[in-house]
Amino acid sequence: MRITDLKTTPVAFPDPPLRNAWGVHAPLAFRTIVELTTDEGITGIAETYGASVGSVLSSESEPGQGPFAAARRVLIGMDPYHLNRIRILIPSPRVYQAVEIACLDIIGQAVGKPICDLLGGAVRDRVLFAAYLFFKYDGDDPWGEVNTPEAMVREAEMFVERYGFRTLKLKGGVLPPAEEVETIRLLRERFGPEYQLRLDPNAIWSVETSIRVAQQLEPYDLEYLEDPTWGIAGMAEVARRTAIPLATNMCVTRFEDIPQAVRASAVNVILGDHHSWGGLTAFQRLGHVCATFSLGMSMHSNTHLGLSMAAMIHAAAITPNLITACDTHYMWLQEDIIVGDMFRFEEGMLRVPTAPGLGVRLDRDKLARFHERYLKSQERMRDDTAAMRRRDPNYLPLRPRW
Ligand code: GKR
Ligand code: MG
Repeated sequence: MRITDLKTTPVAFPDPPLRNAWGVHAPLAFRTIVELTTDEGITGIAETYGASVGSVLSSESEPGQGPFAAARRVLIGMDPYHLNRIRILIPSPRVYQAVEIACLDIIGQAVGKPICDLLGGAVRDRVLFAAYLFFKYDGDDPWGEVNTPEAMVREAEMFVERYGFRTLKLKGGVLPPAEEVETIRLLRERFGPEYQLRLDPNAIWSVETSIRVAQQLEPYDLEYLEDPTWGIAGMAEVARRTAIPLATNMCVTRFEDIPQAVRASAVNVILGDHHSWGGLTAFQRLGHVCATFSLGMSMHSNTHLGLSMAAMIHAAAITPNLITACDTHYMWLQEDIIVGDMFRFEEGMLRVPTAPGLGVRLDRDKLARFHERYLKSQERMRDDTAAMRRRDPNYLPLRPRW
């Protein structure tokens, strides 16, 4: 079998005004759909970043330019089974991951097996996810405004009632730390010890603030505190002064970061993400490394659609030591581009797809509509700070802010 073409389709879709340490999500989120065709008539699909902050895809809108155009030149004529060669030829993990998933989707369809079976098989049939709680402004969405600790408890109740989540992750770094501690206090009061609580202020606190806030959080039995402060040295300093386990998707983002983080005892848990670490095989490899160093493993997420959702479920299913709930933004999504129903959480879990390949297919009409929305949009990339400055022209994304 030979790859005959690679096509990327940028798409845009509505995103609620979710607040974070950089600002707020803009009304539209962006992703890129990748399709690989073969001479045997099988098409493999994957989803990757839009031209978002930190993405490598920003020059993709220029025809013939950008990393996917370069990848296309490498891939045409190659065998989708030859992933080790392809990985060497496409050194960017963010580009390779989409190519890997599209190739695995092709292989899965060719042999009639789901992707997880191509990578050693699933160790679980259902994957546990966390409710991703965000402070938010009122928007064109069913959730309303959530800007106080009390309103956050109501948001959490709604997600728990609807989808049965047992892990609640609060996106912090938005309200002053005392109000976020109060939010955790109220969540713990409302949700008993069988619920796991996490807080992630995205490194917006100084080391001193992080130590003080961590000590205030100690009575509430957090599963972990994620990225309270910036960098491996800062995290190590905080780790020395709190009993709460620290997790990160900010100071350990590549395999090269792991030795220093381990030497400094900076973190207890690493949140992997197949989109940025280099695909499902890299995610699985990260699982092995975490197990070797007795680090916990969790999964990071960013706003995404159902192709990424399917890949995230496969990634979790093939990683035995991923025993905590994974992050996803999917519960905030109102419409997907996959054929048939959207993924639906039951008891806070999603079923591992069993259909061949990725297990989901693209709804062509929706893809066209989502692409049209992208073409009509004035924006091309995610910029949470710009979106916040449209609401408040004086807003400055200070780091640290507290
Ligand atoms: O979607 O606002 C968001 C999150 O804050 C996202 O940008 C982070 O990358 O979810 C992520 C995290 O865990 O840090
Ligand atoms: Mg995080």
